[in-house]
Amino acid sequence: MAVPLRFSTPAPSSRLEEIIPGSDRIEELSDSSGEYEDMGTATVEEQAHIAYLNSVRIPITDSLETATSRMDDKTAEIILPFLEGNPDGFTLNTFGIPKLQRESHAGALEAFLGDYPARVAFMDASRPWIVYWALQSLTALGIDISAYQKRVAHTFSLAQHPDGGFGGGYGQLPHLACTYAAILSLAMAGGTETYETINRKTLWHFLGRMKQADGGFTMCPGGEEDIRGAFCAVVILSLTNLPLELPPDAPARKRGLTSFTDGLGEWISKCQSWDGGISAAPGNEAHGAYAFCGLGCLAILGPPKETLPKYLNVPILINWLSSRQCSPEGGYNGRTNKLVDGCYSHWVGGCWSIVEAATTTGLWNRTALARYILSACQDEEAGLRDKPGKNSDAYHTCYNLAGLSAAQHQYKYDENVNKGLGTGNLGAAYHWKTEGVYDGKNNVWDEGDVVKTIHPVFVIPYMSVYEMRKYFEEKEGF
Ligand code: FPP
Ligand code: K
Ligand code: ZN
Repeated sequence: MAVPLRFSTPAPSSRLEEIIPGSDRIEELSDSSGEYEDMGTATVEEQAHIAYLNSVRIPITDSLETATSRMDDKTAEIILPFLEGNPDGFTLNTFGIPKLQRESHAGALEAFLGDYPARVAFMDASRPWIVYWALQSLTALGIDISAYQKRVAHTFSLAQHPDGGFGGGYGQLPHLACTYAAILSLAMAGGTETYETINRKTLWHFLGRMKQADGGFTMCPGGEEDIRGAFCAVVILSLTNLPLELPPDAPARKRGLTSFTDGLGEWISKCQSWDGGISAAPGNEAHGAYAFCGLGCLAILGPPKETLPKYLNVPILINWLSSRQCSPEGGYNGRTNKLVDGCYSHWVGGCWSIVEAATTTGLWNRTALARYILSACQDEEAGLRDKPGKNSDAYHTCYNLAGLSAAQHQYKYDENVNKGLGTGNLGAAYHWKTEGVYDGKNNVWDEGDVVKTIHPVFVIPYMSVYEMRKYFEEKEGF
């Protein structure tokens, strides 16, 4: 397949010097082929610095200066010292890169699952998300979360709405995002009693009310219709193995639809923008978070090799996704001309497993992403963040760790995996496997910095995915 490529014009060296202080020494430090064999007496940190400069080569810039380009350059200036040195004094791995600070992150995550002061009451409706982000992050760090099982089941049994679906907490209206975070949290908590707290019958009716005549889903009754809805709905339908037929009371039935998947691929298709990215709804600006939702939805609708080329222009999507990896930072931004941010390590970095399952591998720079996460996104106290200067939080901790997992592990789609599971509705995503830890050029992580594997579509551990689906495949009726 012909993939349009993006060429970088070498910036004049004076311009380069502005962006990467010390870049006038690039040639001194490395030969033009990008090899750096002759490191002489360079320290581990200097070697890492040289390797990094080799890997990013020349930042992609043009001569037009705007407020946006100045902000972008300023951001690089703030971040480079973290990539080239160790301003927070972390313990370093054998590549001279900060180790994954497991203990401090675990401490922050436990705190996120604790009590909150009154001043954060405004976050009450986001409670399901906080639970999901924290539990998922703990599992990524390899921490056993079984101690939370009963609390999770209790929390979400209260947040379940009598008419179906989950809200932020007791008495709150149901919402697809809350329901998505609730189902993923319940899957991670695991166990029959936990699964049985889900009222699948009312959930089916709730999802039926979200389905729209044009194929998409609204986030809540009368709410916005966007690609989050499409993704959340199929994640929920698939994990809880609900019937694909729309319930009799679903309003979309009056418009001739009979199935949850009617018009869905076509609706996703309309979300691909002129520049190849994927937006929240047809006609909007493409954004990485929505790209992941769109690809995740297609990876649940069928094998990526079939659904991606059927509903998307894959070459221009690859071009757009590639353009999100920032130089010289190595992390991703969420949209054109915006800034690198650790959460896009997952929203964009996580797209690659799905895209590579439909095309070919080796499309992105895994080690540059891992370097950005380990060097620039670990908060000196605890947790992971957007970028240096920002506070860590549960959301950025979750999606930095998920992005690190995407960089480190090779997730492969293989229809021969788990043949007995996912044979029914929306079963495609049960056939993923892990093909070992990536071992490429300019590696930046030691064994101790490798996070656990994460299911590339459901973004929870593989076992949580399989066990929940298996339970509901074996269950008769609702
Ligand atoms: C822009 O924020 C961000 C968005 C418009 C999308 C946010 C959506 C998600 C993070 C995830 C949705 C996924 C699910 C599964 C519900 P910004 O303008 O502050 O950031 P930017 O400058 O990086 O674009
Ligand atoms: K940049
Ligand atoms: Zn962010």
